[in-house]
Amino acid sequence: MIKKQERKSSSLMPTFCVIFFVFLVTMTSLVESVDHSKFKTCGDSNFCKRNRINHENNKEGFYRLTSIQLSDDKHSILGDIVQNNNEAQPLSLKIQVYKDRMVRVTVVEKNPLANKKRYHVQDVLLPTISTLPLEWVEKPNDKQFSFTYESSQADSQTKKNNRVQVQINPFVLDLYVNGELSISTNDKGLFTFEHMREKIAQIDKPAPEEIKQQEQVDLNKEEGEQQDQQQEEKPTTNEVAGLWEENFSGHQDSKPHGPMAIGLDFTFAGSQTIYGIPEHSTSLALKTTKGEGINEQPYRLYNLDVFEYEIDKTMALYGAVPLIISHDTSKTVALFWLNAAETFVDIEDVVDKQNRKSKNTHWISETGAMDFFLLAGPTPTDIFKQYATLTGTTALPQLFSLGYHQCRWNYKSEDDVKDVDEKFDENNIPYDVIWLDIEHTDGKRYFTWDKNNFPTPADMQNIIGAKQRKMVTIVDPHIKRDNNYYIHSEATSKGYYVKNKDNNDYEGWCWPGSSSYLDFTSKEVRSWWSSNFAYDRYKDSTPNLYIWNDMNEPSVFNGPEVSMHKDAKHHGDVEHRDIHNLYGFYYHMATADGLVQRNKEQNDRSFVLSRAFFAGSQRIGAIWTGDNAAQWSHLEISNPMLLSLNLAGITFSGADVGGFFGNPEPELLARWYQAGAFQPFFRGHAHIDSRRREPWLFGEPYTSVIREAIVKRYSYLPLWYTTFYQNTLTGAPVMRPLWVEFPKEEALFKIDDQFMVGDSLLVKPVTKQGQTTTSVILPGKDTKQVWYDVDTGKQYPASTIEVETPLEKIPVYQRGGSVIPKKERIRRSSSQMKHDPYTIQIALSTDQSAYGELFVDDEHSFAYQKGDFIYKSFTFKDNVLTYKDVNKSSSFKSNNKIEKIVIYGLKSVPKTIVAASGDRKLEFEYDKEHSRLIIRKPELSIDNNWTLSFK
Ligand code: NBV
Repeated sequence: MIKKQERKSSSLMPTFCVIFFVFLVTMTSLVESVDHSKFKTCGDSNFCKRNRINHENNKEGFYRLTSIQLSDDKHSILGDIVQNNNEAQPLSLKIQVYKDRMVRVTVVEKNPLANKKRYHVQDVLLPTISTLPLEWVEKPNDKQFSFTYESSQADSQTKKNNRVQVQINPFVLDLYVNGELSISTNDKGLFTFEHMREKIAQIDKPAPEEIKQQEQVDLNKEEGEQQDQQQEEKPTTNEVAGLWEENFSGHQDSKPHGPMAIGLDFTFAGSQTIYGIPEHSTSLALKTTKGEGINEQPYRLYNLDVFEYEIDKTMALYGAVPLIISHDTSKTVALFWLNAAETFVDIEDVVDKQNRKSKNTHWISETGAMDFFLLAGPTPTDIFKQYATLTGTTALPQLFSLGYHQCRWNYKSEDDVKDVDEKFDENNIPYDVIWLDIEHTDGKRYFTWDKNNFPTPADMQNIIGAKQRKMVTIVDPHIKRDNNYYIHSEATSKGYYVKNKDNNDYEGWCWPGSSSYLDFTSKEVRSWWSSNFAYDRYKDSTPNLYIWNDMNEPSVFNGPEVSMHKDAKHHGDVEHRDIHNLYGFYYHMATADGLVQRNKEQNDRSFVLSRAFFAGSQRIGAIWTGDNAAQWSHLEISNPMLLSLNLAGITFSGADVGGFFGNPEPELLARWYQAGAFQPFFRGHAHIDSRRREPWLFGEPYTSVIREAIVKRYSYLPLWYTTFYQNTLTGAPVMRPLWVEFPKEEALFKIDDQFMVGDSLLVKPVTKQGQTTTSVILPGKDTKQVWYDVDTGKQYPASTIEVETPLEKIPVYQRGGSVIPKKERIRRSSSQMKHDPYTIQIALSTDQSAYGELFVDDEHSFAYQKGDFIYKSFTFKDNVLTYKDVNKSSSFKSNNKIEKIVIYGLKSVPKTIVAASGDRKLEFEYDKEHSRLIIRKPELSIDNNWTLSFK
């Protein structure tokens, strides 16, 4: 259990009233784990309560299609959806086929209200996505129709096998992949569409039938058999609790537009493992939340600042990606539900139409258009590509940001920073970035400095920069309401704040006290925000300074669920409830743009870490899993949490190493560094009340173990960088579940305590206290896959092995058949390794072959987008090692050499190794004990293509 927290409040005391202090202390010191009373469950959110119930047998409530037709441009199927008992409120249906085997379905009111539009998520889909002309497989009749999602080149059988089959009454839409039913939409008949209505006009009319029925069932459920007489009287629309206003935990939501939820169910046919919908602290394979004997809350997607979150809960956390991927041995398919409002997802074990065990997912969103994509895979690789086509790939990180980051709340002064920086050098531990949390500012006014403790911030950055290291400062989205603060006065005069329901600037409490929140949904506000990062606006900032965006869910201490009121208003009269899950995404976007704008000449890529996120956040920057705790269980859950994020496109992600709250014992800290060294974003961080825990503070053996872990991270930087570059081409996760690489091995589908880095390294971090051995699953039995322990070179056949895990051991295995680029000279930071030579580590498969890639560019700018890079492959085959361009040659030049080639698993020792033209024999040594061949100083460049022949 972590110790009770008591937050430092000295800087708040002079400014705030006692009540606020009491509030803060209550919030932070009395609880040891999450305060559940602050956060809604499905039962507390009326729209979820109304719609979670099954209406499977409610035949009159079924929806059917009418007036199906092809649009004039032949790119859309258009039609109406009507509810059998409510024909007066038709809905408009649009179905489109997108390039790369994706189908999009959109549903909105056919006759929308004049004063309110259903919100369509903006800026998440890439503008480059494009539709295909639709081709019928079977033209519409009164029962059904079907069309293909293949492009026109496919033959007719392929088109038939890869089709969408639509049933008219009730409306059901089935995706077939290779002839197999794969996703069935509205399979359970849970389609719901609470059409928007006028409050005044209906005030005395009976509540609409569908809402009344649902409410009634719900009440019955809650109150059991003992029905109150009063319920026999017909409730009116406005009387039905929670339709036009709702209260929770002392907060009122005025809900001016009344009920407008949408819901739909999707059965992943024949599949028993589904993944995605981060962010939750649960296992990688999503758990069942509904069904006989199961009493779980549905997974909730609603970005929230959850203080001291617990493990294995479906409650919402800081970010949301409404993507579910389903995988079984025959196919991988996915559903992307493009909606940014509060959303619940229930998961139930069902049988599909063909009696196969399947997973049904029921999605309910509070507002917004119904807009979803079915991704037809059929392989994991295809799914990543398809999702990347829709929402983009990860922004290629600057190389430094893949190194180790040292953070704490807070490094107190310039002296403190200098001391920590120097201690890294004294202890021979590399690191790249030192971070400053909120205390570095003048009273939590972001873009300013506390001049007592940080009198010469530019000098401080320059000192750090001289060692080729960087600094990150925090910039949060709540703006102190202080008329002498330039950000506030400009934002106020320009009208850039989010408005409350009464059209005044929204006010809430956060770190600086009374604060307002910029409306980042507006392009104009974003561009103004970006301009604040210019060197002359952000005083004392230098090119070595990068940014951290926290609290952007947004966190509002005195708001409902510690967030913004849903009836707050954004640009274009959009309610906060419509865009809630997008707020952090837009904020992150504006900040990252700011860093790009300030550096036009250097053309530098940005680095911004954000806590809140949405689908597409990968295009902007890095994400971390928020305020975890210094507990073994939090170390353990970091792997599934990061794997879920990676599957959902957010590959540049990490968890606070050491755990944010509390004090890790040295063993936990050391094991956490070992895990973090193999997770994409690698940052040590700690709460203000936790004891100092820089890597050298616990003495031996811990300092050495931590140093070793960080040094290992640095040695694999070329692999990380190349894998991130590959992601820009393929969308494939950087940190991967094992099943992604071995999709046919059912035994791997639920494994989430091991993972792959790219396609070549398998990692099993030790996450248990005092663990002296661990079992590691080495997959690939059927393909005679072999694996090599990266520390000893020992070869293992695919199997489950038991390995010793003394404190210094990180179980990491290189896959036979792979080539990994490394740099093995130990430096102070990644930038200092820039000109270092490479080591090429080859692990041969049983058939004596291997393949791997290397990406090199200037490590920081956008020049690679214009072709300034090296992207080459190493292939070992038939005793020849070939280094050549993957697909195109480039003008980029590098003087880096290869200093060492290490080959594991050679069955016979060659007599000679001859370079290229045959005139240069290379020296090599063979280490029998490790069956390792080493070529030292082969004098090979990474610029040019070459071959080595092993004779
Ligand atoms: O800015 C202070 C902290 C920060 O250190 C942490 O990483 C964030 O997740 N911040 C939250 C606010 C306070 C949390 C208790």
